[in-house]
Amino acid sequence: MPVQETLSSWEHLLETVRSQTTARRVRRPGQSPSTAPIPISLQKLTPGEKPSVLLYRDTNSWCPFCERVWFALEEKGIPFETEFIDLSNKPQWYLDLVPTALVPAAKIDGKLIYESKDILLALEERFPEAPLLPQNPLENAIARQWVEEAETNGFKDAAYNFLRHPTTDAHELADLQATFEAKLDLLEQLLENYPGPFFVSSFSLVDLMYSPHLDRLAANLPVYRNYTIKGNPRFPRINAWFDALKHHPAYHRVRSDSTTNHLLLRRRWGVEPIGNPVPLDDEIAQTSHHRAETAERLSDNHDVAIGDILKNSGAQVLAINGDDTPIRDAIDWHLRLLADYLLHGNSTPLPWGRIGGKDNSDPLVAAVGAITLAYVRNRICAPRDMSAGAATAFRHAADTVLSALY
Ligand SMILES: N[C@@H](CCC(=O)N[C@@H](CS)C(=O)NCC(=O)O)C(=O)O
Repeated sequence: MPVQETLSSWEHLLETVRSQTTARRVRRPGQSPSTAPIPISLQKLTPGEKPSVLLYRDTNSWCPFCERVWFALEEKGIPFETEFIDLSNKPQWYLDLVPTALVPAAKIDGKLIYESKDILLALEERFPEAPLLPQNPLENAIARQWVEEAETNGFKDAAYNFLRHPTTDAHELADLQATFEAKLDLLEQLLENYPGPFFVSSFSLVDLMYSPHLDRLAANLPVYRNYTIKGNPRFPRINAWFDALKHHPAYHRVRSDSTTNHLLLRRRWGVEPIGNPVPLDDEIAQTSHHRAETAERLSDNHDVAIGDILKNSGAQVLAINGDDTPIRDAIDWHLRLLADYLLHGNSTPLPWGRIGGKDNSDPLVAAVGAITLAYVRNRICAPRDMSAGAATAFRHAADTVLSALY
């Protein structure tokens, strides 16, 4: 199929998109994950200076406890390095280093700390600037108590029992829901104590303790339990709290998108959805900086993406006599079309049904294209590969290109 010439090269796409966005990540050739985010504060270091914080976190960026610490580091603007730990095959040196063998752990000035809550408190101690605990002594003591209680008040257990407990028994589910709602009521009451949308009078560690969990629950409960937190009139303060979080740029850097949360629950925890995925947020998907970020990611990391699609999507079975060159080319072409569409939006005329369908001159290209777009749409994982906003833009664009072509 001679369509290859009609699309820009990867080099050209990358150059164009990089003039439109400052979003970048570090490449990690041959490693997992294949790229890593660059902390917002890294430019505070002088050339050659090592950050005083090293964060050990999970390779997939799924862990809500790691997210707490990452959120704090970004919110406080602390430069840090990350070491990724593969939780399905933890290295011996990590087992030797960290008594719990869990992530997150951190080294602060070389001193090991583990347990997310203890890391948060240690960061506060070492980096008192941009504080995440109130200055007022009484309020400070209350905030510290609520940080402790976030671990001991049974909220997490009630929440994940309701979300993940393997039952279809209506009475059991109703009980689990009632227990969870009682815990949400408690949070609702806590949020009443201070003016403003957060637990205490300013954004604090208490918010960080809850946000990764509440985010996952708000995304997944509608799909897995037909239960909504967002928009639920019983929880006006929790809803105002979600709205206020959106004003924190660090939150957008560290959070997952809803689709990542949905897929993770199904694939990692084996929970069966009872509803369909929540539709992608059109406004987020059309935001130009999200589109540019995801086009940059795709253009910069296309070699790894193509290798992954070839290996894991099933497309390789279409290779004729073991030659996968035409498949690789077809994947490459469809990804460039996707990047071009992300970059130029509707001014990129999509080939509208000309690739797929009965009249198609090369059914192999059509089949590989359909597989490619469907596969990458759900392969992207936020924030492992890109921010949540960029992931939403990516999935939306893949849907659009796929439905135009086939
Ligand atoms: N209480 C711990 C919980 C950490 C935790 O459960 N981490 C999980 C990932 S989300 C983990 O390391 N799992 C690996 C394992 O269980 O072996 C904290 O707050 O840091």
